[in-house]
Amino acid sequence: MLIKKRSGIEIPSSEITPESVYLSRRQFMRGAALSTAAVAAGGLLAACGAAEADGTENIATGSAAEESVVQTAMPGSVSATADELGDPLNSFEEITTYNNYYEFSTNKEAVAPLAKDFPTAPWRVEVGGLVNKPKTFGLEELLAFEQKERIYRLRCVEGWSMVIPWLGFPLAKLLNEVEPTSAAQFVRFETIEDKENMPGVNSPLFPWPYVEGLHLDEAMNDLAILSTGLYGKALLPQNGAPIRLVVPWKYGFKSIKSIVKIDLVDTMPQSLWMKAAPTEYGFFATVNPNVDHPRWSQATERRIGEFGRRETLMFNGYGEQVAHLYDDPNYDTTQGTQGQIR
Ligand SMILES: Nc1nc2c(c(=O)[nH]1)N[C@H]1C(S)=C(S)[C@@H](COP(=O)(O)O)O[C@H]1N2
Ligand SMILES: [Mo]
Repeated sequence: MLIKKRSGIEIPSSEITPESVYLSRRQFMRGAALSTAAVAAGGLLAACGAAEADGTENIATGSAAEESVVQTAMPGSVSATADELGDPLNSFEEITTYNNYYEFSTNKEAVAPLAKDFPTAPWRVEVGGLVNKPKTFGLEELLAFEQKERIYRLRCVEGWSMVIPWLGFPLAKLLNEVEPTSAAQFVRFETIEDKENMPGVNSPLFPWPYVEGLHLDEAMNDLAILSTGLYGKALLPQNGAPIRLVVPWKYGFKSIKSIVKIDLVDTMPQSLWMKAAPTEYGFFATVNPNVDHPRWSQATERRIGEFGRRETLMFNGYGEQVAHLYDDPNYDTTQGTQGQIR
């Protein structure tokens, strides 16, 4: 994992466009750059589609050391060309044209063109439930959290992966601001359901809106971030603009896009994928090469841009930071995607 502090990310309030003013995608991008940087087939859903057919540590790896790696970079650029395992970043082109975003299309290449004009401003994220201080955050308030670069591997449950330089901030920072009560045990996230601008949500095959969840302990882990950008630029709609979750030690479907609602709850949320295909996509869904998906192996993956396949790493290579979360003997890691608290 890389955590790098970037300069120029703090946005002076004078630069912030009032939320009430509608901005076109292009205007928003310019503003951001200036200021910050299944198909049902015989009952089987092709979840996130179907399966597709070590390096030197070049960067500090301890968390204290990571926090102290401070570099500056101009918006639009990145501060490193590889992740902490030495794996090169995927290109901006790859990251923004090969996407899973079923609200637009189940065809990865069709998502970007369909999402091109998706309105992402104004935007609000309503945070509530079991909290002392419920709050609705406007985009400018979300961008006011210090945005840092995090270079993470993203491993899709379908068996492909990428290395992506996100910009964002720890989810814990937002959660601490609303003060979860002692009754809160899980966090439930919801994506916007915009029937007018998202052709896919008219599909009756999925129980919209897209919902995901984390256990509160997972949500408070420093690796879990809310991302507002990548490659030093504001997120494009196909990647979940204006704000999405990134949970790098779990299969990609947990990293829910274009969030409008976050609730602290006391029972395990039912995600869209748990409802759509309960035998295939469990709640925890930690990356585990030893546990096959019911329809394909999870032992290897295809890194986009590479030939051949590489081995999938336990917890997607983030075990040092997150394995302790699952020490609880009640957590059954042998279940992989289906991993669950018994
Ligand atoms: N709302 C929403 N979030 C979503 C999805 C989706 O279809 N809808 N797809 C998920 C899946 S399966 C993956 S692999 C990642 C892909 O993120 P990327 O397109 O930014 O690489 O987004 C996840 N988040
Ligand atoms: Mo995925």
